[in-house]
Amino acid sequence: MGSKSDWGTMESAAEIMDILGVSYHVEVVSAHRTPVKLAEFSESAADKGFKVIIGGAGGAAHLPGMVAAHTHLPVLGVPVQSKALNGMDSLLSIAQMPKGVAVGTLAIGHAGAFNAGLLACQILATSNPELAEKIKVFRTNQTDTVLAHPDPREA
Ligand code: RP5
Repeated sequence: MGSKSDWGTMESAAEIMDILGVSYHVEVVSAHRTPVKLAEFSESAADKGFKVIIGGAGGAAHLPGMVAAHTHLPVLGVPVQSKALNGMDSLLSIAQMPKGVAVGTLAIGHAGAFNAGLLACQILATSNPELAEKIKVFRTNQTDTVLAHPDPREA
């Protein structure tokens, strides 16, 4: 993520990875404050064993695109809700990648961060049947919870 201030949003990605028992690395790597570190981190990520990168950013939301420019690993982008434009600027900046370098863009804010973690796990699960089973259980539990509580007035 681009700043410590993004953690309040990005911890939702960690939440689902904790639930599914997937290990991850968390680090502030800023596109505009530490651009050399961003290039080095992204270029070395595959050799270090990373499989998927989640990039969360608000004000300088070119971060996931810059990471993707430096690695062949799948990069998922989370638009953090910026103060000035409520994250619309982040969303458009992350989503509108020119052809040839891909960033998978999630929703603005907590839901996007959570789903980025979930999608990263789903990518990993394509070659990990045990993880695939955990994801199926998570989804089934979610469905069952909704079906068991259809009354919106219920606490
Ligand atoms: C971006 O600018 C970060 O991703 C963050 O969302 C935003 C504001 O950063 P801080 O000024 O709070 O460090 O770099």
